[in-house]
Amino acid sequence: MMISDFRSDTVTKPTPEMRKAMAEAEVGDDVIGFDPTAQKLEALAAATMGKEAGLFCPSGTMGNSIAVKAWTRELQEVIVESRSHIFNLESTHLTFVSRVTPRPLPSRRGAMDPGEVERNVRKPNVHTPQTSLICLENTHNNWGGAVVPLENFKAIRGVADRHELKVHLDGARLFNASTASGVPVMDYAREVDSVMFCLSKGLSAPIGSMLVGPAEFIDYGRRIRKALGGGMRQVGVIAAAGLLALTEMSKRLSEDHGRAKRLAMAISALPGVVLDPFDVETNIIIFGFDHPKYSVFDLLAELEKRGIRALAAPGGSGIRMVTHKDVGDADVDSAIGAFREILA
Ligand code: TLP
Repeated sequence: MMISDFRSDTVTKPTPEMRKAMAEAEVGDDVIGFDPTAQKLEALAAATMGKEAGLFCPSGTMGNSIAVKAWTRELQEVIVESRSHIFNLESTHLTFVSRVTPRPLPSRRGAMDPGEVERNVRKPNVHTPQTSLICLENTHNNWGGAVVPLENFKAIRGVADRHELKVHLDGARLFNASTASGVPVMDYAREVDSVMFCLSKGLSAPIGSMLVGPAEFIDYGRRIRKALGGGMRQVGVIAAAGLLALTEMSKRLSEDHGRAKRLAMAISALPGVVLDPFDVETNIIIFGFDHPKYSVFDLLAELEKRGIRALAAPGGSGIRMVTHKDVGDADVDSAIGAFREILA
């Protein structure tokens, strides 16, 4: 049976070109000194985002943890969007690693209201923590891959400047946002102090995320990475795949977006599926599911029987499906067929 894996774009396998580059990568000890391939990737990542320096991290979660740790101190507070990955799905590193208080704010499809952000900035006071950082996310995973508009970045930058706050962007899927909106990644990056973006999701590298920002922040971040156990020796073996992820794989994401839209259009017409296909802007589909016969978990099991893998959306009342390099048109056809067979 053909298996079509829509659980996440993290399931993407490295391309044959990546495997070859990995085998041939020039390497060195990146903890004692530097690994030349990792160094090349860090410089390219920084240049791509228009920042001074870059740091290769083993995961997006570590990149975000390092950023929050580097930008904050204890007794401080960080403004986060209430459905954000950093707040909900990163094993509480805000409190565990950085010992700061998260202040979650609601949003419209991932875009927090700048006025509300400003009203929630807290000045130091003997009773309250001091706001020091705002975290953004683009695309917004848990809002179904929504693209947060550049104007919203600019307005939030304005708030940050008025109150001397830093802004960090969880840009795990920033290339998806850029592909969908036509706004260059550098334009989003210009409005924030640091960016984390993932090579291991739609860009298909096996492992790795980049943190970019000012040189001094990255130097300090390198020490935090070591303290968290993220110093990696001959890391060029994986950085080599990351270079191809960044230079080649960032160009093909519109294919994934087209397939997500086609899948969304087809399933939104079926009984039980609660989805406006026009909300699907990139490669993530999150839909509500309310059916007299099947629960979310029944539907997932029925899909699995037909070779279609998906995941329950956070909260469990819906389903998430993600398109990526390793699901093609035939996989989308097969998913549509399975949905129709189960629900029509
Ligand atoms: N997201 C994963 C899961 O953790 C949910 C996925 O399958 O989508 N920021 C965002 C917006 C993310 O979506 C993720 C991973 C991360 C950060 C963390 O990256 P990793 O998994 O590399 O730590």
